[in-house]
Amino acid sequence: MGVAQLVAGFTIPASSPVLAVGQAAIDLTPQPVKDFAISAFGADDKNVLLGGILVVLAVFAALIGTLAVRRLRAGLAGLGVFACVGLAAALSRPDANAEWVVPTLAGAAAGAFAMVRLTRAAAAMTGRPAAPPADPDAPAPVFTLLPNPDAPPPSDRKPGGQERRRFLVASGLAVATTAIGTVGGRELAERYNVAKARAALRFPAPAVPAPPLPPGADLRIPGLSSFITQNDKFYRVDTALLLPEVDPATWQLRIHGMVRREVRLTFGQLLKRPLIEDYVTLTCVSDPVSGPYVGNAKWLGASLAALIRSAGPLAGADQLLCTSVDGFTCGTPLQVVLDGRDALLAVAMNGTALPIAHGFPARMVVPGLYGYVSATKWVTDIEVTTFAAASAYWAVRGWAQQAPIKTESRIDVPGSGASVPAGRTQVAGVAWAQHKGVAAVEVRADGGPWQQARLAAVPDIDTWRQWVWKWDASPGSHTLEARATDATGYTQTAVQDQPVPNGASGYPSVSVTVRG
Ligand SMILES: Nc1nc2c(c(=O)[nH]1)N[C@H]1C(S)=C(S)[C@@H](COP(=O)(O)O)O[C@H]1N2
Ligand SMILES: [Mo]
Repeated sequence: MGVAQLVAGFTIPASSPVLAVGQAAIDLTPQPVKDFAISAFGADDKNVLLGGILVVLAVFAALIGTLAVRRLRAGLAGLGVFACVGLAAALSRPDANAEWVVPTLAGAAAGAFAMVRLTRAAAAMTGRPAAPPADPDAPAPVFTLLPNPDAPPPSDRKPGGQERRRFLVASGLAVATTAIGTVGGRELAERYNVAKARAALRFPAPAVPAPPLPPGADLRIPGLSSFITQNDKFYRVDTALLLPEVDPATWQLRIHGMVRREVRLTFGQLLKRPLIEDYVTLTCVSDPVSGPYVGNAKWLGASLAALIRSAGPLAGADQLLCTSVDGFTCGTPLQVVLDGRDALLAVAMNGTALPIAHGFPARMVVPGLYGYVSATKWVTDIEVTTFAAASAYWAVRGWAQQAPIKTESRIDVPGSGASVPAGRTQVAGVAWAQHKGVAAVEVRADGGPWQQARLAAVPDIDTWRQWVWKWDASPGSHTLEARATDATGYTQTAVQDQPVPNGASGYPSVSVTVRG
């Protein structure tokens, strides 16, 4: 694996068998298992997956190593199975070409070499024959790495300290190669890092600046989510094990399909378009009630509607099938993009170039739609098509094809399980109903009457809204619940629903202990 990592580092980092298998696992895992992983491990799901692959690898390696001591050919066959899994995974990647087999093949060759040398050294040490006795009529071995059948039977010799040392040295070399390869491979993969290009980017002033932040948009209550989510605190959800490193110098967006003329856009051309700045709150459809996958940022980008119109969409088209450089697809309703809201091809987030994890150099942001149907990161291709003709990544996996964000609220303070002193206590949180606007938030304790919370100011209807309610807390155990009403008059439903297939619903609730 170390050699494979090293070779991948020199060539294409994503073609490493560990990453390729992990990436294939992400795409092939059945939905219930995926839902379990997201709910059990949250944002750590990728590390858990990679850790799991390494554990399976280690167990399998121990098995075939043990097998190889008895029957080398069986061990090598096991290694072959290993290599085939790696090759199949690498070749299944959407951007794979013939070069993607190289790390796995190099790793398999190194593995076979190590297996032969180590089993020989082990046999010499224990005095057991390294391989079944040679058949004098058998053809010469094709695989030169196999033990030499003409060697004197090892069982004739008495194993001693020298053999033991040889075995330890060989094992040590194998371990060192693994470590150097793994660390070196990671270092080499960094060569592709576009952090420098990102730091060097400068953006023109927006043609349409963001609406001024009204005083009081942020109530600054300890524990309450800040109105603007810092980039390094912003939730991240995507299927990428290895972050795509896209150089703005080579980035291109192609708009094609049901259009009058195909449009191709370079990053330079994108920055020459009039740029719009706006606060928009993103929400992930996997966010459970009270969950963390929602964040608010100030985005800068070109009007997506103007770009699509420049291609001349044909009558009948209703979907933008957007594809990222790593092959993820997202189906965005065309009519929502064109309806006048600030649907953006965004290049900056909170005053800096998009972080690599958030789609550098360009991503989509559409107020009011869950991320999986609107917020394509590292976007490079937009096909104007229909929902009937094409289904995107998550739609194929059982999630709704169209998914407007549900009106929701969250209680941030007091935290669930908190203990607060009796008397006046601030209960505060956020609520969102993107592109409708939050009109009211109500809170209740222990299923009692709903009470109006005070709403913070907001710059426009595309963001979440902070709220606070003063509670007269009496000693004991209590349950607090909240519900939001949007500007269309709709109040968030009490019906509890799982995130699948189109977003969770139900009142957020926290249990608190009030000290006497
Ligand atoms: N290329 C790509 N873009 C993607 C995704 C992805 O897996 N790959 N996930 C989407 C989902 S499900 C969400 S909720 C948002 C999250 O954006 P963020 O990671 O910047 O918060 O990105 C969307 N864009
Ligand atoms: Mo999402």
